[in-house]
Amino acid sequence: MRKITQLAAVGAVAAAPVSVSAMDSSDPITLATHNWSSQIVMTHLVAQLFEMNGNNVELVSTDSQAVYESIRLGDVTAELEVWEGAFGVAFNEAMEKGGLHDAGDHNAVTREDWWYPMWTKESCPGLPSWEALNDCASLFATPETGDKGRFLGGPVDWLKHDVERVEGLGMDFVVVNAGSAAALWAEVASAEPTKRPVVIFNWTPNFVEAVWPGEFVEFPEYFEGCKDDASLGPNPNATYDCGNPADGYLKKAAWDGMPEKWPSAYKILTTISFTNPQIAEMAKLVDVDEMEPEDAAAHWLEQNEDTWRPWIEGSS
Ligand code: TMO
Repeated sequence: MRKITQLAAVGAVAAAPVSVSAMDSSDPITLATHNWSSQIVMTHLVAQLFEMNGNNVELVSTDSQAVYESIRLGDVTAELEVWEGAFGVAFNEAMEKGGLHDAGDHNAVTREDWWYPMWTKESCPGLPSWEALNDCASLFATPETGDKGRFLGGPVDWLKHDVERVEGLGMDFVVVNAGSAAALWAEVASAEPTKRPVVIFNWTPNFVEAVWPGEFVEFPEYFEGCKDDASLGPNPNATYDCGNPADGYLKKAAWDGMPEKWPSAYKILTTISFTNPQIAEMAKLVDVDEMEPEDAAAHWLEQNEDTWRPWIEGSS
């Protein structure tokens, strides 16, 4: 997985501009990229659509939690992938403070949680139950984790509260955070030849489902209040004693000033909606096919003109 570490002008677009909206400000629309592939590709792709619409666009790499504060303040204009499990709390907090709003859902259902490649089940047949996983904890032990099992979580800015969950449910696991998404995939790839049991953080839609069959661990089902009311859930003294939503949303978020400053681009933003297979494909172009994100975005646009053409026509 590649990281964008600088302000980058968006790459050349394949198609000619449809229309330049006279109404939109010529100031650049700022879009944030983060540290997982579908989001980076989708952001490049939408940047290229905005450019076709005649807008100026800049991309900036930011922390995936802090971005909601940046949007609220207008430093970032929009976010393309608000995952309920990882960012629902930060998104709601920023909305309550004011300055940012919900710019609509993608036609996608998301899940982010502990996950294992299917071969893991051969040595721990009670899976996907979390209790069965816990009974098998020693199978996942490493020198780093002693007697306890090793769970490889995502980068810390995804803020999954795995440590709280392990404590709240009394699990014999140690949470180790990967430095990057690529480190998660490397863990699975290195376990594959010997079918070593591994449990990592993963999500869907993602390229992983096409490469390694696997399953999410079934934790106590997510419910409203699990993340902030300790008295609820199986442990009356702990928050996060539940799984992430199994049918989470995927939203777009926008700065409140966007509709007035870039009305035409804003209309495109609210119209855009990607599906699970489309998002998985965006990740695959980078993580499997090893394309650069901007090339992956241009490639996707070339292959899917029927999808996006209606979004930009009639935008001005
Ligand atoms: C936010 N993520 C899709 C990496 O879980």
